Amino acid sequence: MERWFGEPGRQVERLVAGATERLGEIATDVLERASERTVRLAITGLSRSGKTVAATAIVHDLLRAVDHPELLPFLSVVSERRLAGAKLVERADLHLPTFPYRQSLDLLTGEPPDWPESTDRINRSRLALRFRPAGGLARLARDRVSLHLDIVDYPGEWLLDLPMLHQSFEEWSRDVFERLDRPPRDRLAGDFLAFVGSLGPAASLGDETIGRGADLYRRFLHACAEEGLTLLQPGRFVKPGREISENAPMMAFFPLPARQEGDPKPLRVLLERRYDAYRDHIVHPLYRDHFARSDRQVVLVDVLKALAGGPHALADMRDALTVILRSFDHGSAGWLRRIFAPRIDRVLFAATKCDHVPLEQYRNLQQLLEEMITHASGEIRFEGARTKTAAIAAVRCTENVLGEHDGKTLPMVRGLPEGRTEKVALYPGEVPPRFPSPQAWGAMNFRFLKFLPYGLRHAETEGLPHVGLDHTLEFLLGDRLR
Ligand SMILES: Nc1nc2c(ncn2[C@@H]2O[C@H](COP(=O)(O)OP(=O)(O)OP(=O)(O)O)[C@@H](O)[C@H]2O)c(=O)[nH]1
Ligand SMILES: [Mg+2]
Repeated sequence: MERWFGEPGRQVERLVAGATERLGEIATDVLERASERTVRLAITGLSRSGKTVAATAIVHDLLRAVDHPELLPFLSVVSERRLAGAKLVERADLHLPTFPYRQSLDLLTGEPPDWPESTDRINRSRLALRFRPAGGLARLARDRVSLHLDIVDYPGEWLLDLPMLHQSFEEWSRDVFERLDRPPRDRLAGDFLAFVGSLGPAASLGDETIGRGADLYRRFLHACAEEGLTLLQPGRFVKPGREISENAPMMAFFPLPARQEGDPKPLRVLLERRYDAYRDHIVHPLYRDHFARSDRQVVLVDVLKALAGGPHALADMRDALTVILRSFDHGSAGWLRRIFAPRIDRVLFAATKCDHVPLEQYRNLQQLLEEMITHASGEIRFEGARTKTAAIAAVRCTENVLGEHDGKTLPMVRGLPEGRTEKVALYPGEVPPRFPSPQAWGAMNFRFLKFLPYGLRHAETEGLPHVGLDHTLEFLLGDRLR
């Protein structure tokens, strides 16, 4: 008997345990929301956009601002001297890795200094901020209150999977193939397209065929990444992460062109099944556990990288941001909705690493960002959420100086480029305020060097120097810290 009932019994047990755990999580979440004392900040950004550095700077500068209010002068809870304390606390989700804030800070402030590694797994942190409410009844009612700020950090490539949540294999394939027609993808996809073209009805449909197709498709994605393109799906094919075996069948599939007469139907069915498994086992949990219940969002955009990459890179980044942002729930959030159907009600779009250009160019950078995200931010505002744009540097690595360039005195940036031992002054070129015309692209000549964090020995106590982090935090958290 045990042989018959043993396994189903265990499965029921597991199901009940899973459901109880989810119910527990939901109850904790509702209680936290009802108290209005938790903000889940979704730091959204494509790979290498600056998420880890921004998360490190946000955590560290909030920790240090209690003793060094000059660090965040435009964050009102700090400038009004109401911030009484800040500390990293344990989260409820103890099974997830903790954000390696300490390691990142040690690298940034080390001798020699360095940047944190590219992230290869999800991790979270919770910062408790203790503050005095700003006047009025709240002040009389309670002396000090706490706000928990939850931050999640993850590999940027994985964000690109979110649009797949609402797509069938057919819909996803159609979108991918539409992009394959355009340069430079058409050039890079040659081998993959030749393989797909060879798949007649008599094609052998074993694992070997699928493995070959998946391998060619994966190589195509890597080639696109090398050309500076960002809209690459599935994200785990580019960065698999540690917890998923690359041998799992769901990690080997590829898109197919629209269904046609004489198609190898069984192949389509097999690929569809793998696509569904990838979406259900990887993408859905990523969204449900880390993004679905966010309150506020900062979208980090490396506009300068896209600009240096040329027109295709810029357009591709714009398209990637538009499709990603549609995956989040935006809208106004009354208290009832905040508790039971949370939505993101404030979104800050930030052009990151603005310390690569002199301060006179921040305005152009911000305007270029506005043009890039105009569609996405319009949709978000239509849903009722507030949006704002800014140019920021989470960790400022350069100073603004005047220098000679082509016989003219121009504003420049001065910092320590990677691989050098001395600081250099650099004129990076002129950031245009709008998307350049096809003719103008040819005439543009950017020179962006990768600067290292420099001279941050005292940052441990005095905080990390930044551009605009306080404005960012005021927009995202200011009202919740009143
Ligand atoms: N000058 C300057 N460079 C920055 C700044 N923030 C990030 N960078 C550069 O951008 C690189 C990527 O930053 P990360 O924070 O690791 O980017 P990420 O979005 O976490 O990247 P993934 O983990 O790969 O998704 C860093 O290694 C730095 O070279 C900044 O504020 N100023
Ligand atoms: Mg990272």
